[in-house]
Amino acid sequence: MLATTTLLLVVGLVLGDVGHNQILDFPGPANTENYISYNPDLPALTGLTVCAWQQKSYSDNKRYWFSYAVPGTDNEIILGERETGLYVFYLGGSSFGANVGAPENQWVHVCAAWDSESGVAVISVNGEAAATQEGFKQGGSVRAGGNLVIGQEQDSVGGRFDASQAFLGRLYNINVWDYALNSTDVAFLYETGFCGYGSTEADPIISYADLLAQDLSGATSVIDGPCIDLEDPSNGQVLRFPPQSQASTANFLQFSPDLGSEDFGEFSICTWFFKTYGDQSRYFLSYAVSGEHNAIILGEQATLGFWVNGAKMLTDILLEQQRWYHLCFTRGSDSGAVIYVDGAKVKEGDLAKGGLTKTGGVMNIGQEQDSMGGSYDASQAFAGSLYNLNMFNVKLTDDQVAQIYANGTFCEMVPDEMWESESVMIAYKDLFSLIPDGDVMFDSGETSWRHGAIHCQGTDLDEDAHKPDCWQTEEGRRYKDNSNLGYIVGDVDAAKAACYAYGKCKTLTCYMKNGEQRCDMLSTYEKQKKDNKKTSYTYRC
Ligand SMILES: *[C@@H]1O[C@H](CO)[C@@H](O)[C@H](O)[C@H]1NC(C)=O
Ligand SMILES: CC(=O)N[C@H]1CO[C@H](CO)[C@@H](O)[C@@H]1O
Repeated sequence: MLATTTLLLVVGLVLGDVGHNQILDFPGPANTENYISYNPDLPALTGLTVCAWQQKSYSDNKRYWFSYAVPGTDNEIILGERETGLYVFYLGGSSFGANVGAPENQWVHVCAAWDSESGVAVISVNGEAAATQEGFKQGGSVRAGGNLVIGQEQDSVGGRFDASQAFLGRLYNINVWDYALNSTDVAFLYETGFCGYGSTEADPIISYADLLAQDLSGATSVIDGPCIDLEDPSNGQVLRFPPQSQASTANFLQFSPDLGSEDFGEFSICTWFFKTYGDQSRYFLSYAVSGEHNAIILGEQATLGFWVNGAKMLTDILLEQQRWYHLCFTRGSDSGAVIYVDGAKVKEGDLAKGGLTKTGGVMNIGQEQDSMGGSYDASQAFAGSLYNLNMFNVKLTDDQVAQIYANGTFCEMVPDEMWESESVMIAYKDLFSLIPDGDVMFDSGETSWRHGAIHCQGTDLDEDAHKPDCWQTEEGRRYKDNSNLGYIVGDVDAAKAACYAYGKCKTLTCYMKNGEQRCDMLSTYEKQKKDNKKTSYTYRC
């Protein structure tokens, strides 16, 4: 049986943790009033690590968020930004920096670690070392009994703050350990994500709960974060990628899944799928291992297909734009592979017969990897939305696939018995606990719904898209727009639903061409012209 350790760690630790989803907010304008200040009773330290998620809301430079001062050295420990994008780590007055180029309003995971004996200090960003300094305060120690300030930089113990150096933005899950975490620990803390609590072997010497228990000065406050429901925070959260016109190699969700310790022959991947591209070949999932970048690929190469260890199996189905499908891909190394669309089998056959899938690879949702963890191609990048994507460590049967599809109307997750039998390898909530790159987002409610998500509170896209007050129908008019979003072939009702689901579509111009009903989707209805041949439907909801 393959391990589901990632899931258990994330879920197990989330429950009951004080401070989960409680974010510290340091609002502007810059001042010296917003901070947490106290004496944490630290002993002398010969090693330490400070980690936190941070989201800055300033565009100038030189702002610090962590400051530990002892009599005689106000720069005993300082973390922050000294020049734009340069994250610095001060220890006993010495410092070094990592050029990070951190953008405004984006969550970044930052750790600073130091070990006195080796003299090695590392600044890590999003799980990876960004700068390493050797001979840093080697043999030294951090002095005991100082005062810790979050949100300001102390120029004397507990005071002399400078508004121009005050932190502006948000901080989350700040922890301090009394030893240097290694690269594995740091990567794990990042990979368990913003919403999950990754733990370390030894507890922190200052925990986030300790900080939240202190007085919050000035306008500092605790606000709710994006991790809504601890029971299943991913419920109703659609993973949205930009449409074809904005598809690029910058948009993806990439991670190193824990698929157990042994290479495996059986697996299945199921997901809800909604595409916003009209060209032919795009892929929504790729798993690359050392020596085989096509270990698993799912997507379309003119038609819907499934790739394992470089071999492919293509259906004769080209999925339509602007509608949700439920897709399942199942495989056994000897029993062959099957592709299902909306619970029904559409293709089966041998696929890399006898071959096993290696563990230890890199999974990318949204890009096709041509090398492990990279070499993406914008023309193959996914455009659309995914929801409830799960990977199983068994080859699901026809009945099980039908059950996931039929029972799992859009708003349900995986049936309970599949959790109980531990057959979920990667759960959608694991993906939700990661932070996507680029313009990819997890989104619920109105916006995501317009991008195709079905309301999980009972309202029906179809119904809303056809409300008469959504549409003002004008005959004999045509709208000209440079940003044509593409066209839909089919009846006007289907086109209206598609236009409605697509946040940017404002106008439909429908007409007959070569015996087909065609509707152009336009992003504006600014420039209208008379048109004797075409009927346009103007979307004004
Ligand atoms: C990192 O430290 C943990 C214990 O804290 C240990 O289990 C792991 O093997 C270490 N990793 C490396 C690469 O040293
Ligand atoms: C809870 C529930 O609705 N379960 C049903 C899921 O689908 C299978 C087969 O389609 C039914 O047998 C279950 O009763």
